Amino acid sequence: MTASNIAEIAGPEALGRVTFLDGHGELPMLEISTAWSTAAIYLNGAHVTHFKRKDEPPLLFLSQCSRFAEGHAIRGGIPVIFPWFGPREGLAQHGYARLKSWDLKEFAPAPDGSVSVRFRLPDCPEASAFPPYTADYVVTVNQSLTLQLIITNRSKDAEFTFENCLHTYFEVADVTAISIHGLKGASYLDKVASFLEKTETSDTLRIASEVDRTYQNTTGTVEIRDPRLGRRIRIEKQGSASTVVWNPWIAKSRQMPDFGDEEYERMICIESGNVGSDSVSLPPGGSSTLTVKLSSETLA
Ligand code: TA6
Repeated sequence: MTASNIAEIAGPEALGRVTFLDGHGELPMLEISTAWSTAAIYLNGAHVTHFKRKDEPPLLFLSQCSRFAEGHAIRGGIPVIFPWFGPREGLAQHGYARLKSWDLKEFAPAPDGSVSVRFRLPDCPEASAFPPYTADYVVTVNQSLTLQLIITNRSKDAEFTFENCLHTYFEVADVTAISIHGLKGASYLDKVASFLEKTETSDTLRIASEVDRTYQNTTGTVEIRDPRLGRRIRIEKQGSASTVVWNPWIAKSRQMPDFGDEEYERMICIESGNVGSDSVSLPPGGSSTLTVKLSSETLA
């Protein structure tokens, strides 16, 4: 699918709201402009790479070293993780959804000036390992950014069990100066400590080394306070029981070819999904929606 035939699908109402172009690596993408904000989404992975309110710095971090090539994940923005999270023997880490070119199915500008775009993951050889399903992804852009990953089990007799996660990279001025709130009391698996199970005792989480934690049974809102940018970011969610907090810090940053050695200083991943013991099992015909709303305001 190229930028021009994307434009045919969106139709005349897209004029002025969305531009279809070939972005980095000549990958087809769309740029969305609303009264309040701008956004950018690549068909590769249905990957939101940019969201910026007109009165603020970008909300999402995008690595200056990211690859932009079919079949490769983009480093930063919001990787769509499905149908598994983490490594899997002989297969791509974090599933294949972020590696595929998604089809643009619908472009829906709303009377209030919001713009919603719906993508669908096309069939692929890897999907044959699972019951038949559909995976739709709806991105809604206005003063905030709302993401909905909708999975439907199309099997007549088989249960479909999967993991999902919106692996969001947030832009911060200095990761050592931010605080993360809303996880106090939750148990988590600490990947940095061989997945030891621990309990979060603080409501003010700070980053001063590599952090890679999967908080289970966390359905509430998480907040990032960034005093250097004077910004509070709220991550509200429905249909998500897991929250992953990740910063690669120095050593891991140096090991990632598509990530700058110092870029860990300007990003934090707060990821919302259902992973590990929170994985989703859908009965035949069942459907589940992972909804994440990202908003920001001035930090008083
Ligand atoms: O979500 C945290 C994590 O699982 C880390 O362990 C790290 O691997 C990160 O995802 C990035 O993974 P990726 O496959 O995108 O390099």
